[in-house]
Amino acid sequence: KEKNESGFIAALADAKQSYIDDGVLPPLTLWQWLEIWDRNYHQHTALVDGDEYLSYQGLKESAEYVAAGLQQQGIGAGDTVLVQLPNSNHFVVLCFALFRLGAKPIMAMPAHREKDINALCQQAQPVAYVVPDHFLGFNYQVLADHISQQHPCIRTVIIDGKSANHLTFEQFLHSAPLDPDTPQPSPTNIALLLLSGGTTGTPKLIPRTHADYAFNAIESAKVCRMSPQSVYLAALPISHNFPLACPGILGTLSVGGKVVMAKTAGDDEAFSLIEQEKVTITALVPPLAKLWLETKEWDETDISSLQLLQIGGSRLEEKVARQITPILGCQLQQVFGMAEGLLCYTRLDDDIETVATTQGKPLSTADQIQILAPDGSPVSPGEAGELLTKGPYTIKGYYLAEEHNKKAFTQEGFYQSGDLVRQTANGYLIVEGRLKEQINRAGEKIAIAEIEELLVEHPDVIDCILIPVPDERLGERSCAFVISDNPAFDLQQVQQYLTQHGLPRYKQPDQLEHIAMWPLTTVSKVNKQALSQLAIEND
Ligand code: J2J
Repeated sequence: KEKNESGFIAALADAKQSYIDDGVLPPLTLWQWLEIWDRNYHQHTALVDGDEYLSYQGLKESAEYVAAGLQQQGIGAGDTVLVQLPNSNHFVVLCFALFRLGAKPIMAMPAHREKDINALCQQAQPVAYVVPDHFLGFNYQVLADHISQQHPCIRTVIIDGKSANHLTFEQFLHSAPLDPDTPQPSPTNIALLLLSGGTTGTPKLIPRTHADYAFNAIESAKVCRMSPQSVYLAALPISHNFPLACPGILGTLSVGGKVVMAKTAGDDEAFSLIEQEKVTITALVPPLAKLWLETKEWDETDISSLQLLQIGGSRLEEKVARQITPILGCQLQQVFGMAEGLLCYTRLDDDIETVATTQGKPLSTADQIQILAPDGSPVSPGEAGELLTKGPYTIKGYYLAEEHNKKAFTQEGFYQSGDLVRQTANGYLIVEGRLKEQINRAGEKIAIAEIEELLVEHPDVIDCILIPVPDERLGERSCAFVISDNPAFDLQQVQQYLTQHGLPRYKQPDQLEHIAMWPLTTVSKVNKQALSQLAIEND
């Protein structure tokens, strides 16, 4: 593994170095950027979390203390640390502490449960695991104990909150000062590992380097015209690329703005934070945007400070897009992004037609895109095909996944997104659909293979197919069709079974249908369109 890893890391560094040499990527680490931001905006408020306000100076100093504490635990350059925290100032402090040391946070989501966490441990061998004590009714200490027993690589469990038997995050904030001679990573080193929705049974890790991730955030902040007056509401879970760096938290910090942490993205919490903190910009997935629209019709909270609402992660209906400005009183920006890299944004000067009907154009002129027909040839202009991309901030391979990478990337290093897109005459992309075996449930991606593989193991299931079904609330819901001898086998049992197997709620089917045999197409494949129709009729 170590040999593979060093080869992989060297190739990645070479690829990023060439963008540095070409003057596209600035040669700085995320820690060096924080030092610059601290010099420029020292006493300005950087982060707000409930009644806890942290200045740029406070953020940098706290991160140094935490880095020192981590170092005392033997955590250092090259190590991975599994981070599973809700939105909080501590999350950001911890990330910068790790960036300082050259250790890599693995960005797990609070929603993840044992199966994903296990897989991440197997793949990345984290030396530490950081969790809250409780969040939304779930006890993470129990999970952390269970996981650390199975994975001896985890030497330290850190609890953000109260704990009788583990170190707490609070203790790290009170460490002895960091030795200033502690070596720093290089800008071309991996800064963090994001999670990919993927199409296979195990999550794939996305290695983003310091230089490319900083570029991602800083350039995004420019496109969104952010300034020291910007106030960003972190409403989506910040382990996601979108609220973390598009422009998100890092982009806001790059301009001296203020980040406000929300624990959940629901309108009840978000609206009052917008009113209180005079939020100017935030990011949502389409189902949440719909919820906000519905609420605003009767809610009297003053959200007039909001200037820009970014929406991305899954398809935004044109009808909904056109309601944003009239109802919420802010500008809309469509975002078609991926944790693997490429980001497309509609621009702030675009006319309403463009904003309502396209998913934007690439962030950088250095982004390369290809749109290919099934035979691998480029489509004619305006035709739909698979989107492939390569560029300064797009990965050329998942972390330690050599076999999978042969399928997911071309020889020239283009990422095969599995998205079906077409390009307008002025270079904007429209997402038409997708080729990958995935369900996009309210922006969270579900690998169909992972769920099917588990379901066919159930004693009552002879065969099973999982499909996305259009859904008013979620955009897409997941429906499991089963061939089973037990007519009493129901959705509740399916959900219980998957919970026992360590699956988070969002990956579990929303609907279950029994079927006697598969409907077939003329070429004898399972007719998934017919299944989708059945699922809609039976709802
Ligand atoms: C349709 N499908 C979309 C859109 C993403 C910003 C915004 C989103 C993500 C994200 C992100 C879509 N319309 N507007 O990381 O920084 C689907 C595509 C894409 C996949 C990537 C960001 N925006 N998608 O969603 O890594 O299928 O990133 O390939 O989670 O989401 O998923 P993910």
